[in-house]
Amino acid sequence: MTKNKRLIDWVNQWANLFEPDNIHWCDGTEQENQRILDDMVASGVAVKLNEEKKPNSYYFQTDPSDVARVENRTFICSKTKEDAGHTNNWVAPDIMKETMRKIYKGAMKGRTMYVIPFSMGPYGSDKSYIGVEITDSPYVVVHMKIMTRMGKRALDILGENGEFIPCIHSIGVPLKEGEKDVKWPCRPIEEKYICQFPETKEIWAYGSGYGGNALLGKKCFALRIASVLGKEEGWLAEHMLILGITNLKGEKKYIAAAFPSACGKTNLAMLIPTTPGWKVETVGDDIAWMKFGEDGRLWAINPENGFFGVVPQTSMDTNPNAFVSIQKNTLYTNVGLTPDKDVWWEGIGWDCPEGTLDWKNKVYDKNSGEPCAQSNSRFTAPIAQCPVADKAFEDPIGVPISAILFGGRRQSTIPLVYEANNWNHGVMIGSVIGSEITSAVIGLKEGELRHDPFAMKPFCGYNMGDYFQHWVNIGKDADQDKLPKIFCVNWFRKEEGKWLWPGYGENSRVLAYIFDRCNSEDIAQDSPIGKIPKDGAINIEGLDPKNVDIKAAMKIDKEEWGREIQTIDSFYSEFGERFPMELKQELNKLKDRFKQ
Ligand code: GTP
Ligand code: SPV
Ligand code: MN
Repeated sequence: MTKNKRLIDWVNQWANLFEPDNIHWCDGTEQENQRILDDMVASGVAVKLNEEKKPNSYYFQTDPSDVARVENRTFICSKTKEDAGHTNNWVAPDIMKETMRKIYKGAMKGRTMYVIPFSMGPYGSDKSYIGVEITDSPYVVVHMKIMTRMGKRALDILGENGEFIPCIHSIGVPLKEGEKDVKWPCRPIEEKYICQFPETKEIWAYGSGYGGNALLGKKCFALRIASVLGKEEGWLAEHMLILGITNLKGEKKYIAAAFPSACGKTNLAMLIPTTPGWKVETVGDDIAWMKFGEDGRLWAINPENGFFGVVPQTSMDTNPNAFVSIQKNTLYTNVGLTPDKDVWWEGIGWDCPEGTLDWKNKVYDKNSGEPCAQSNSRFTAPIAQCPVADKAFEDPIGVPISAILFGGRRQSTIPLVYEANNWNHGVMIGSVIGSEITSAVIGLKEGELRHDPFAMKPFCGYNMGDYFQHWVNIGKDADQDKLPKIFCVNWFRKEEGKWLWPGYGENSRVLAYIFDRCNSEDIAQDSPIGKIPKDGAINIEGLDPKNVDIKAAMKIDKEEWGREIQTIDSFYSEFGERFPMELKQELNKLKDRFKQ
C-alpha cells in the first residue's frame, strides 16, 4: 500500500508491542467498509437498521460507562507542567509513555490492528494535514470513514517521504484464545488515557471507544495537536462551526462560531432562516482551521468530513437539515431501537413505539424517569448529505471569515448579542465565555457554570495563557480592516425559568444583524460591555410575543455585570505570569466603562 519507510517502520514497531492477530491497512473503499460493518452485525456489535426506513444505516450501544469524553483522563504531556498550563492535566512525556507502553503491551491480542490513513481537510489543500490512526476497534474504522477523508488517497499524498501525525488507539481489552468478546469492550474510567504529546505531535489513547476519546482525528488531532501547530506556524485551530450566509440581495459572507460542547454549533451551522429570503449553508459544525490568505483576510477550512452530532432534540422542528442528513448512510450510537429496527429518541417529534429498546438494551419504560436515548447519544453522517452543505466545504482554499461569534449556555447576565469594540476586546470576550456544563463530558457536574475560554478549555494543547497571547498576536500583525468582527451571543438567557429568546431558526435574526454590521451599517450603539443593537435593529417581526422578550434578552444589568467582572478578575488571576497584558488592559477598560 505504501513505500513510506517511516510509516512502515512505525506500524511494525507498534504491531510488536500490541501483538495483534492480524494487521489490516485500510484502503477506504466502500467494499472494505461494508465488510467491516457486516462482521460487526454478525458478531452482534452492530444492528443493521430497517433498509426501507434508514438505508445503509447501523445502530450501536456502548458500555454504560463509555458515553462521552473523559476530561479528567485527558493529558497534555509537554516537557514542563507550565507548558501544559493549569487548565490541562499534565504528566511528563517519558513517564506517561512508560506507563502506557506497559498497558499497551499485548493489548491487541486476539484482535485485528487496523491502520487508518486519513486527511484532515480536503485532499491536497495546503491547510490539510495527514494523520494515521492505529486502532483495534472496527467501530472506530467505520466512523473515521465518515468523519475524515480516509484511505489510499491519504497514503498517496504521503508518498515515500511525507510526514504524518501518529495516532495510537487501543480499547485495551485483549482476547485470550477462544474467549468470546463482549459487545462494547473498554476499560473502566479511571484506567482510560487520552494523551497528547505537543512537542513530538503524537497522540496515544487507551481504554475508550467513544467519540472524541477514540476518533483521534477530531478533538485530539484537529484541536489539541493542531492548536500547537497553529501557534508554531501562525494560524488558528478552533472549536468552531463555519456557516455561509446569503442576504436578500444575494451577497454572501462566512461566519465562524465557538460554543462549548452541546451548546448549539450543529444547530446554528445548518439553521433554516426565518428571515425571508436569507439562506444559510454549512461548511462545518465543530472545528475550523483558519489561516491568513494572501489578501490579508482570515480563511477557514473544516478539517472534518462528517457530523458527529448530538441526537436528542433533533427533529424536523428544531433542525430539519440535520434530520434530513441522518436518514441514510448514518451510524447511530446510544439512541433507542424500535421493534421494526428504526431509531427513536427524546424530541424526535413522535411518541415512542411500544417495545422500543433503550440505549441500555432494556425495553423502554416511559414511566421510569430515565431517557430512552442517552443524553450524549450521537449520529455520524457525511457532510455531503446535508441539504444545505456549502459547496465550499470541499474547496482546498477555504472560505473568508467576516465574523467570529462566541457563546455558551448562560441563564443570566449575557445579552442576546453584543459586539467587541476591537480585536483585543474580542479576544477578551472569547477568553471569558462560560457555560453551564452539558452531558458531552463524563465526571463533571451538569448544569454548573464554568469558564470555557474560546470553547477550548478541554481542547487547547498548550498553556491557555499562551493561547490568549497567540490570539492577541494574530490581531497585532494583521490588517485591522480585514480582521473578522467579533461578537458574543447567548440564546439561552432565561427569566423565571422561561427562555427569553426562541432560538434555533430564529437565531437567523441575530445573524442578519451581524451580517449588516459586517457591512458597517449604522445599527449599533455603544454600551459599557461593547456595541449593542440600536432599538429595532434586530427584526422581531412575526415572532409570537409569548416566545420573545427582546428587552429582557438584551438587558445589561449593572449588578449582574458587577458579579461577572468579579468572576473574570478571579479567573484571570489563576493564570499567573503567562497572561497577556492586553487582556488585563481590556478588563480595566470594561471596569472603567461601568464607572462612567
Ligand atoms: P458538540 O457536538 O458537542 O460540539 O455540540 P454542538 O455545539 O454542536 O451542539 P448542538 O447543536 O448539537 O446542540 C446541543 C443541544 O442544544 C441540543 O439538544 C439542542 O437542541 C440545543 N440547542 C441548540 N441550539 C439551541 C437554541 O438556539 N436554543 C435552545 N434553547 N437550545 C438549543
Ligand atoms: C464535543 O464534545 O465537543 C464533541 C463530541 O463534539 S466529541 O467528538 O466526543 O468530542
Ligand atoms: Mn464539539
